[in-house]
Amino acid sequence: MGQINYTKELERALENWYFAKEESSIAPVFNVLKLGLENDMRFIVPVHTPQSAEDMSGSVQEMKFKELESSNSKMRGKYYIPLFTSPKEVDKGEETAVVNCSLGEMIEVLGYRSNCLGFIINPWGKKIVLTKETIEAVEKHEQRSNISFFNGSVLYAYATAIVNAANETLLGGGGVDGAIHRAAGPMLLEACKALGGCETGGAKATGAYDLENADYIIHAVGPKYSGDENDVKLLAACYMNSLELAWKNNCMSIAFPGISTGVYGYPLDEAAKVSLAAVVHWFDLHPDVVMNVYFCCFREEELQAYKNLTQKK
Ligand code: AR6
Repeated sequence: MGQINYTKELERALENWYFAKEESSIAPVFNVLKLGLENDMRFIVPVHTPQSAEDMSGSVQEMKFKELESSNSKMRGKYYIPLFTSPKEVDKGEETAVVNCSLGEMIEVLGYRSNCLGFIINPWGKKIVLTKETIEAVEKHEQRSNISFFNGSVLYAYATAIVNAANETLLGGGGVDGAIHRAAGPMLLEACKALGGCETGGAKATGAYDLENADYIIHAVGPKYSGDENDVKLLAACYMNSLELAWKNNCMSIAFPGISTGVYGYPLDEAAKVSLAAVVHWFDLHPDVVMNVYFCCFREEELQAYKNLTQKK
């Protein structure tokens, strides 16, 4: 079992945050930053601020959460320090010598640099500005598990684990199962063959192979909808078992498709109710775990089913 890679998790949370545009909550990003601060999250820092990053100080107002930014960032002599989550992010811009620093150390630096307004994380990619006010908000943020609704294929979501809606053979199939196998490549099938199948309601994990958005694929087998009350137990078990497996593998984020709601015919409204209740129940059973959960709604109707539930009084 590896450690949580907080900088990688931050990249993932930012990818999903940008993908979801205005509708998205900042909570998954703040969860990662808060835990990262407590666990020596490290960034790559250029030794000299590149000119193009300095020039960005004037354009930060155009960024996503306007209220997070300082309104006078163009003031003379004021600047932001660029931070990068990975060498790949550094390579997107001009060449520069870099050092590796913990976020905690960088915040200390902020304390005695009065002209520094804060940090721009990944200025050439999916960036976020951390002003002094934002950092205070992160420090005050109470990290806890969180559910976000993602309007798109689970294959577009960035998470430590993405969940596959598989069948008992675990040897691939149609729907999202076929799409995941195509994206992850032939090594996935080889890994699945070694698992020896899985009972309905269960879940088993493999690596993600060519699928770069994730480290793990969790193969969950949903019930074929029959109308029997056992369907509820089996569908709930898929969600609970997937979360358990993700947690045991040190995942901080997990992306679910609507298990059983395609070929297996589970009505969307009922499946939304069961999946939401199961995940919330798992959160209640693990109050000290912080898991960023994404419900990936491939079809508009799937998102609507969740909205009908969460917007009801
Ligand atoms: N990309 C992303 N999401 C998809 C895709 C896709 N190409 N196709 C469907 N979904 P389903 P199930 C979404 O049918 O009902 C397979 O053959 C879909 O909108 O893939 O659990 C397996 O091998 C829904 O939200 O899975 C099994 O035999 C979710 O994925 C059987 O189907 C699940 O729909 C499992 O049936």
